[in-house]
Amino acid sequence: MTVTENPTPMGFGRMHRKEDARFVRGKGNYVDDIQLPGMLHGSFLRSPYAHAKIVSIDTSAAEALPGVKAVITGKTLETLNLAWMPTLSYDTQAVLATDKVRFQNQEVAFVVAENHYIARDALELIEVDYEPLPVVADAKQALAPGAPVIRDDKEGKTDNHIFDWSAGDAEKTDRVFAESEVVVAEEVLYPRVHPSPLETCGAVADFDKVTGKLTIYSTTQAPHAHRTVYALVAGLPEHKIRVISPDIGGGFGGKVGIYPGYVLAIVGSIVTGKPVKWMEDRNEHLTATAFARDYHMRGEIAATKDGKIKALRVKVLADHGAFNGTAQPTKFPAGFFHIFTGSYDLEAASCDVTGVYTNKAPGGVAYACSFRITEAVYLVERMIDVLAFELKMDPAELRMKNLIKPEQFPYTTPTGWEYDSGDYPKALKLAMDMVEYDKLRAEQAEKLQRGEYMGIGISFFTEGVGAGPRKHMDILGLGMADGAELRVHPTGKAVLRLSVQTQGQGHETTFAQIVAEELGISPDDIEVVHGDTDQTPFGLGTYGSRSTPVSGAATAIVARKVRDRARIVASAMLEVSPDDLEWEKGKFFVKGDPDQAKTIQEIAMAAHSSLELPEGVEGHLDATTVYNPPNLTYPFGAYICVVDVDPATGQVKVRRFIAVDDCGVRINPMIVEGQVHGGLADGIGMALMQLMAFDEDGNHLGASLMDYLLPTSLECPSWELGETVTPSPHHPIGAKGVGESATVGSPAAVVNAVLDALKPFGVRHADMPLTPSNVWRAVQGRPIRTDLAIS
Ligand code: MCN
Ligand code: CUN
Repeated sequence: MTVTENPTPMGFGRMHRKEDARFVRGKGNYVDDIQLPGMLHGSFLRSPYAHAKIVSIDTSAAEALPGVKAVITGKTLETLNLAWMPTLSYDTQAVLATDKVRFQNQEVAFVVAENHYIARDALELIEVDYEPLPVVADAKQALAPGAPVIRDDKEGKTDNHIFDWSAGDAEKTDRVFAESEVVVAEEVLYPRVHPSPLETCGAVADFDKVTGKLTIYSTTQAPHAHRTVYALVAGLPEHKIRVISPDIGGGFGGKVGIYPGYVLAIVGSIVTGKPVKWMEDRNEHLTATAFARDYHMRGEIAATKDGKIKALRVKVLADHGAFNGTAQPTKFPAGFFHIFTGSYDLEAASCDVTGVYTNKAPGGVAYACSFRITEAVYLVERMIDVLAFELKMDPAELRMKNLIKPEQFPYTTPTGWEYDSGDYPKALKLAMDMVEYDKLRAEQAEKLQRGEYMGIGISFFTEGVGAGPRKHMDILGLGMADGAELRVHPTGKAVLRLSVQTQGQGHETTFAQIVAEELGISPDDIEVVHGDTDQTPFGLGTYGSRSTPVSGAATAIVARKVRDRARIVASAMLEVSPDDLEWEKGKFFVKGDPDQAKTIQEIAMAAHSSLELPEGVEGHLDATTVYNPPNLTYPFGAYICVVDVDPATGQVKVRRFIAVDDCGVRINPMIVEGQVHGGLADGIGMALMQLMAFDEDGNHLGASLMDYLLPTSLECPSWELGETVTPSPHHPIGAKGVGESATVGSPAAVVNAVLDALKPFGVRHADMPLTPSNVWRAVQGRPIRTDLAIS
């Protein structure tokens, strides 16, 4: 076997991922790999009903089963004041149901036993007497008069309403609409989907009664945020709680929130005095842990006859499930949805969002979403195509006509976002050149003559990532500044400690590359430590593609601080003034005399030696920083999807997919491309295959990966990627985040392509997922439409 040499650039550039050496050898250490001495196993009894009163729970038979160590119910938790926990969206969530169950598969009891099998057997022995209640399985029903009240635990609550929230200038928007030549409206559903990482959620909790220290290994994207929540809930100081997020097998947003399982592992460990592991199976993960979207949107677009878009007006009904557990640390109840004007220069825009409770699993947002930008981009990109349909204009031409122009940056949108930088027409032009757009349109027309239906779909997106500026962000009162610590050892090797936590994005490589770029130390000589609150500085974790925008900036700054210290040490070594030194990656040399130089490794050794340093300069070579981002970064991209649709079977074949992404300066282009590949596959999954469906009794219809489909290589074409580079002006290395870009941008391209193919049938819109049966129905003029209450 030949092993390809792993190129190690001294900074930015393509380089194999450092972490892969352990992953491909099976040496990863995931939560389920953790075995502690005497460890017990916990499992949940879950509700078969979506809405039912709990009359009684009898745990005696389960408790009597040999090997069972504890059976915990909501009543047990009530005595500890732990039956309810706070969510990240200022709501409460039942840890175990006490009064009633509010969604199917809600957690009702927790058995702790010697092993997983005994725990599962014991669940069968618990007897629960339920009294079924009428179910609200649909967002519209939730607001109907007389609808059963789901959250009657909240004092005085008489309906299922969570919030009403508006953004933009409604008066001005209405005025622009009234004066416009063309107005089109469409009802667009972004269905409920699920992030579905390979690794489900789990935790191992270990409470040490002697020291009073609680250690929790858990599948979390945000170890410090979780620790703060545990500290607040338990009334323990943070240093008595250690949250370790070991290797994580994908998160995609689903591992931001805190789930009852984490809390029960902790309670189980406190009650039994032993470490307790809880690990979900796939069915539990799909039905009870997180979900995304469920946005029922109505968009209206106002324009001139020749296609100049004037305004957008949007109404949304947002289904949040039984508890508002949205992993959405923003100051706005609808997250960043009000970025919905997308990449276009409009005069006015306004939105109204109403959030409701339903008898479905709680959560919301998470799934490479940038806190609702996914829904916002999908809506505006669908509306542009609807307008193109009505105006009989080419959708690429309509976009070109309305994109924000490069000279307009920094650009303030009608709803108050300040986009930092961009050249949108350039990205769209590049995508069109790559796909040979005019030639494709000619091919499409020619095919149609032969009765073949091909479609070309375009989407253009602007993302806002890097949570974030204090004016936008808030998680339980905490701001979004993240720390970084860098220590260069005497031998010139370094360790970087970060608050963010990778779930597969390659942080151990890219963050080492940032230090390498700044200090000229090889990335192979830089260890990135993360995912352990005892070993890393405070910060709020990885989501909203914030690691590069926030901790990437912190890393560059902390490395520059070290470099400044190195300059002083070098000046003492070379006996010149620091101002007489010049930096060249990896060394300082005397201006005009490059032979008089000291490498960073020599400087590191000297910094730890008996070298006399100037007054007030401490030795060693290390630094810390806290980075508080002044703004989000705004990556963008132009995507074009080409499909062939068989109207007789409804089968869609994605033939080509061109993705031009601009995430500013790329640290590791190979990793960026990998992020984009993954997101594009997500887009195909959501556009064509995925739906978290429920029947009217609230029964889950997609509880396994046989029903809830994940795209495979068979559904994905060979991706064709392009790039433009517009650095972020406020980021120290000009980088913008990219982790969610393709998931945000791609569904609209796929849907627009399918609907473009169906245009000859007069189809203007059909909702995701465009499964064969839904496409077939659309061709027959009977598209499945969600019956929306809003107007
Ligand atoms: N990167 C780069 N140059 C840039 C931007 C990013 O080289 N200009 C690199 C980064 O340094 C990092 C990766 O690309 O190694 C992604 O960076 P970033 O955009 O900062 O996103 P985060 O690291 O904060 O990751 C979070 C983001 C989110 S929110 C979801 S959801 C998602 C995603 O990443 N979940 C993922 N991508 C995922 N990829 C994997 N494999 N697994 C997940 O769970
Ligand atoms: Cu929205 S999913 Mo990612 O922010 O963890």
